[in-house]
Amino acid sequence: MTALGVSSIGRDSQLASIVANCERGVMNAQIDTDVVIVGAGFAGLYMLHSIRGLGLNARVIEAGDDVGGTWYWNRYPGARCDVPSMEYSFGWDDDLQNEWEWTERYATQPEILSYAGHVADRFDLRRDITFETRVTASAFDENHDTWTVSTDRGEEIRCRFVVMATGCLSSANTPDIEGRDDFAGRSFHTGQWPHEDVDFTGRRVVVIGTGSSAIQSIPIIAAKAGHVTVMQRTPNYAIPAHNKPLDPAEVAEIKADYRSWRAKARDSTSAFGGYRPRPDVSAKAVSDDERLATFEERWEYGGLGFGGSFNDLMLDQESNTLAADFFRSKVAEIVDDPELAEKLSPQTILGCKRICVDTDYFATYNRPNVSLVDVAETPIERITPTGVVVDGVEFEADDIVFATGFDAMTGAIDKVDFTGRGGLSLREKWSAGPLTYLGLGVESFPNLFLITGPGSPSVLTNMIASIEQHVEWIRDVIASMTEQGMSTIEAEGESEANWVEHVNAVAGLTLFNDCNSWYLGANVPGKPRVFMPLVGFPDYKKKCDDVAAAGYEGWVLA
Ligand code: NA7
Repeated sequence: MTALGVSSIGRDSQLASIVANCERGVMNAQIDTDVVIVGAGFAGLYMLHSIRGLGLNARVIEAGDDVGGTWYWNRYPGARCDVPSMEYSFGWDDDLQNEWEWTERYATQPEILSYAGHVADRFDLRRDITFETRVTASAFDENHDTWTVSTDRGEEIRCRFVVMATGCLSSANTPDIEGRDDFAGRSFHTGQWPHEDVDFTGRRVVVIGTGSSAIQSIPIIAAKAGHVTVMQRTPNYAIPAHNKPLDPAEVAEIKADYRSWRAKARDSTSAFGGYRPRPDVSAKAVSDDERLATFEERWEYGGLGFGGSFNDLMLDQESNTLAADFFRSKVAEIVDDPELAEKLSPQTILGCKRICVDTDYFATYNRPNVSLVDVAETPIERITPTGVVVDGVEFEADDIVFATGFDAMTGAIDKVDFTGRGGLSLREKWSAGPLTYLGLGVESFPNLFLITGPGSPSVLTNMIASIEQHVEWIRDVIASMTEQGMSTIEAEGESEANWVEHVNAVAGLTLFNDCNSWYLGANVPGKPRVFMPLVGFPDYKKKCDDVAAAGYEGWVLA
């Protein structure tokens, strides 16, 4: 546990603060629970366990009817994590990590969901989770330094702290295409997939989108469907997963020293893959043969590590082009029809959107029952009861799959009507883009914490690593405040402004601003274009640790 710096808050001032709080009635305020946690995905589960560990109470409010978050909602065919399963799992409990057996290199959605259920059962978490309930609003009471959280079931819960554990990709984005509701067939969003199996046998399916969800699901849908028409706005980079059953000997080796294996991962930019560090050399600094051999080796190994073939792919346009050219040559090798291969080849910066990890995606276009429609130049015109119209041509469909992504990073937070000090609305405050300090807190919204919020590395990392780091930081500050009788913590305006500038400045050193990604909010019409995550996990973690060690520098504690 990190103690508050004695230098910043001496004994006398602590006492004075406690007395002042008592006088204002803070200590006497009736609360229903110490902490309300919104969301029962991995962040919510670990946060609840951690709060309990402090001897405090917490209540989790979850919209679904079970735990799992992202893995509860995204049940589309082929859904899998793009981070290897040995890493995409909690590392804070030795027994948990040693006893759980993953079966494949990349875990499927059902396997990850059952892991989440196992964590909930093992730590007896369900008894503090209220399912099938949404938080609709949350208002800060300045007289008592408490939050009043409202739910769609009409309940009002008064608490000291609110922790948003709502995930970064949880607010589905379904484009507002004319006639969408008139479609007479079945329609699905990959992020809100039905719980029961969906049978596509013999059906005409239109898939809208070519992001990760489409890339994972199209090969599986195409294997059964009568015909699949893919509507592509922007082609994407997808590296083969080369998924396979885990080798028991390899697993035993990792588990023999799981902690230091994970620690190595935490020292890498994306907080995973630390066992295969990227070479500290520019793609331009090696011979053509060496470069080709490196790309080949990374392609054969598979997965997101391709983006770490050299140290400057996201920093230098020319180096990036070398990697992108290699990628395009692979698409040309796989796809039989050269014209189609060309259409499927991205011309954008490799890695500017999160690289996808696929199984047979490009090869699926060699099937006679799969066709591609370019909707970049001529966007989807409308949806009719019987199909989707592009450029005056109707593509008839029995089913439409919207693989159209999410209102990322801010979508789920924006759905809650937050009111902070002086009646300030969070939506209003964020109208030109999210403002946070460290991605953890917001000025004028005391005692509100965001797990993997905008301004933190979050989606650029192994999410589980980022979740653990945030939960532990929040746990420690709540512990210190409780010990010392502090009632509020709030980001300072200046530190928030400087942090937002820092996040932008770091992104400005990279090529991340060069395409229309959901990192920038560019996929949602009208969303301000701001690069939301921070590049670089190790420096960020060090910053958070330093801030805590310096008595929570940049925060106001009262
Ligand atoms: P993504 O990656 O946001 O992909 C959504 C796709 O849907 C993408 O190809 C979009 O094209 C496309 N899209 C969105 N709106 C439209 C409209 N109106 N017309 C045509 N096409 C559209 O979401 P995913 O669910 O696939 O993946 C999200 C993350 O989950 C992924 O990065 C992994 O980390 C896991 P665009 O590229 O915007 O031109």
